[in-house]
Amino acid sequence: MTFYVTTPIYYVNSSPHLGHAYTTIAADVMTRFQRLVGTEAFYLTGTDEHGSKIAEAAEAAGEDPQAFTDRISQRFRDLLPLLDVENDFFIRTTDAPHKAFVQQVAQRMYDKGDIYKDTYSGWYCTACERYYNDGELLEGNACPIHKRPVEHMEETNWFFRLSAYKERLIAHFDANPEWIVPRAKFNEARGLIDQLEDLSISRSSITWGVDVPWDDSQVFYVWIDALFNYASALTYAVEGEDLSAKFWPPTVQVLAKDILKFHSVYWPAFLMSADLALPEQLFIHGYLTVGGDKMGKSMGNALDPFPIIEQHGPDPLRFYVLREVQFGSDGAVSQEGFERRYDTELANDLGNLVSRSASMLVKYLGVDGVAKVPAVPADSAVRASAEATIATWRAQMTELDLSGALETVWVFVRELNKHVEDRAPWALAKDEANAELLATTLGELAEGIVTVAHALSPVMPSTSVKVAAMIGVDAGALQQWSWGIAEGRDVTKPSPLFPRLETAKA
Ligand code: ME8
Repeated sequence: MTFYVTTPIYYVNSSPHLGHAYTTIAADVMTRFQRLVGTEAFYLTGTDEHGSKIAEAAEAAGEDPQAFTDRISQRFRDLLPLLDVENDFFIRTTDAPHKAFVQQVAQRMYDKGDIYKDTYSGWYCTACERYYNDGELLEGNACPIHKRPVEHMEETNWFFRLSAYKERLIAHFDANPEWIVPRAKFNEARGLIDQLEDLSISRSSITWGVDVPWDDSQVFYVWIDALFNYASALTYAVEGEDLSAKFWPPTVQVLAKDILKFHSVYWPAFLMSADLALPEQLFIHGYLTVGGDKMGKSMGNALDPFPIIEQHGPDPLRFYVLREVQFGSDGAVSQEGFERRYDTELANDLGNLVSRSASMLVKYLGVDGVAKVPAVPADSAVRASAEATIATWRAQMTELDLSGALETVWVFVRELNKHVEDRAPWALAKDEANAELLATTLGELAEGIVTVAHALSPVMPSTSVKVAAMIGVDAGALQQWSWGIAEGRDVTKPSPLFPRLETAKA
């Protein structure tokens, strides 16, 4: 079994913002989890570089489109290591092998009779790169997403016979009720199939795109070019090797609902026409919102991930977005919200748990500043709880309930903190008669902390390695969880994990 996950390829009309980082982080967390449980995984992300929106942005910047896309695409690539994302390939739709792939697939669809010439007129939103019907527009002929006036366009283009795939699409939805999650998005997508019209897939008005091989007066519409990135990438990600047989089709494609229609209707129909297998699942997450609106570059309300990472490293941000916003629903994010979670959950709940547990181990059991983690009796209630935590966490991660899995870990973190308060090791230490209970308690805390480090590792990779190291457990040992990993390890005085922001500001 293999795991192939994709993010949308992001438009390079302006720099990445937190919304892009969100999808990229979520897909990385899925990939890291799969690798942790031993599945061979491939993670693809990249940039979408053709179309009128990009051509216009390049023109506004006074740059040649290729130079412009090179520059902005680099910003997206720069963000990946800063976010601690382990993608296997970064695709750009301006890559020559990608363009050749799109032409080859489209030629196949054309030869099959699925592509024909026609004239079309309608309302076009450049920011969305799509036509709208009258009924879909807001007052004043405004785009429902960007709230800006759309343009009336009329063009003779090549059309894809989307309507011919209606029955097959319906059959696919009926046979695969889990192919789009959450359920509400499945239903929304299923509803879109009822009003299928053929789709214009080329443009004569622009030149910045992949040439239509049988008509040099036209370039492909950005979406047919863009969607096939998921397939083309596997053919050239590794030089001299075609990974398609190993990884196609995608196990899960992660995206937000802004592009649901393209992925749930156009994409499967294109694949059917091209005789390629369909993705197993689309996961549609919600929007990060600011003041009730979708965060976005054209909305002018986007949070910049770069300074947050510069100040705190990637882990607090990775944690924050998945913890603050239920994965699959919309949710508000803000700098203040980030700082609140950082202080209450990272500095207080997790940071204190680790630092006071390690300090007490050294203080009460240490010899020359080094303590050995004591063994814990088999009937420990903390052990039972750790095992239940891992089982629930694993099931939730498998189901892509990333926020639910974090909550499961956090319930356990709080339980461990409560265990400290209930057992009060500082009181036990005052009486030699309690020595065994003191050792058991400290052993339970150490094993519990390693359990937390294991379960947090997909979300906070370097934090979890640091946390485990404070209990004397190295990164290799952390890969396979079992109760008892900590036993006999050397613990020394801890160093601070998350300096409190309040203190930093004071
Ligand atoms: O649509 N909240 O590119 P794009 C959550 N090039 N996710 C967000 C977000 C927000 N506020 N803002 C952006 C495109 N995203 C096309 C895709 S794929 C073949 C072509 C994330 O730059 C989310 O994943 O507009 C959303 O679907 C994607 O960025 C849109 O990125």
